[in-house]
Amino acid sequence: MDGMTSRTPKRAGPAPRTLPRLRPPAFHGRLHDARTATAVGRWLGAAFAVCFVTGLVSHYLQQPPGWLADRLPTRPVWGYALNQGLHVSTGLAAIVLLLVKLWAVYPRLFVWPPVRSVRHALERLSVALLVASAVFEVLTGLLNIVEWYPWPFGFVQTHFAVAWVVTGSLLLHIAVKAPEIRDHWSRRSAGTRALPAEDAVDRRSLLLGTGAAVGVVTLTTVGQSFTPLKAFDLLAPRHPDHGPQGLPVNRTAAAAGVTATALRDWRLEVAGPRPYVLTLDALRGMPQTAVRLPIACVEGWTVDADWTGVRIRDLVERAGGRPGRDALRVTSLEVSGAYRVMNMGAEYAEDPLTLLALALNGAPLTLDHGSPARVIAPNRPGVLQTKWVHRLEVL
Ligand SMILES: Nc1nc2c(c(=O)[nH]1)N[C@H]1C(S)=C(S)[C@@H](COP(=O)(O)O)O[C@H]1N2
Ligand SMILES: [Mo]
Repeated sequence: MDGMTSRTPKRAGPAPRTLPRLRPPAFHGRLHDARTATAVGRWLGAAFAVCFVTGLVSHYLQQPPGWLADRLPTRPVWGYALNQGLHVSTGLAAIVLLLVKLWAVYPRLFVWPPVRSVRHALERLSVALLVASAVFEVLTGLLNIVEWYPWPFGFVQTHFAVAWVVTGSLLLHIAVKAPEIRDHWSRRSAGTRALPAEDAVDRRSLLLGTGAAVGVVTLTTVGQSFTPLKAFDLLAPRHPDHGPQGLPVNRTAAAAGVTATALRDWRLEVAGPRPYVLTLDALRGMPQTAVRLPIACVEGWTVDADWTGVRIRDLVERAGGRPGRDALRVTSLEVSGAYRVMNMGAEYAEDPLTLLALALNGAPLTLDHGSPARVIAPNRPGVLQTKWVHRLEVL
């Protein structure tokens, strides 16, 4: 009793010197609950799963390990376009879903005490890792599709590496939360942990709004890869119809340091058992093949186009190469850049649809589309459709 009375005057004093006791903020907003987190999390998890799988496909089509290099599928010709359309569309949808999910769970940032046990600390650490890597992944992906790289690291390697971190920490998160996920998987499954019934209506509105936002984002961007919807392509960085010769340009000749003067004395060098050199006229004099193939950029946009040129396999055979056995190294006139030199596996080099194209949509290639000669191959990432080709090397 004495102790308490002696303290009372101190508290009532005019200027308390002690720091105010730290108190966690209280959240009275509703829907920051496990059912909302689960409902949004299901869709977010599905979007991340599609992103991860399509990302792996894209990665290994671009950089196949040795044992796979000559065995990649060249059909369907639109396979890569579909893969990247899915990758970018689900990535964009994931941004909306991630924002809603973070809104639903952010009060948990302030749980008190912040750490209750080693297990609790580990669980919070894994969530921190998941949130950080997921935000990083969708942000770098988004900036990549608008070709803005405000960071000092390489996009491709980093986006690929962090994808594994997202996937790993997501699987861990699902495992840790499995009991809660089970309880709140559907409205009816809440069981003993039932949530206030009056929230159900609002939750439905939130989920409906989230679905509508995903729908709008998808509808206004998917036209860049799914051309029937190109009329709605308002927000995507690319429009299938905008660009010279009816095709967008990713890397311009100016950016690649390729000038019309540099092309004046252009020759195609072909190295192999029987090397030779061709002028543009000689190349035009060879049998020409017309194909209709999409350019499918890793950034999600894709356009079908009519290409005319010489079959790569004819050029390989003429150099003494063996179609179906020998791979090819293709070098661009480009001064520098990650895609100046490209390796093409034997399966692409022998494919009758793979061309050294000289014309696009009925006219000779313009400078920005790789004049005078570029590669076009079926089911291949855009980055490997090398422009301004001046050297082929049978390997
Ligand atoms: N030499 C060279 N070729 C290149 C590139 C490049 O950077 N250098 N970019 C590629 C990319 S990313 C794409 S999507 C296609 C786009 O071709 P387009 O500009 O003719 O539409 O070209 C590819 N060819
Ligand atoms: Mo691209």
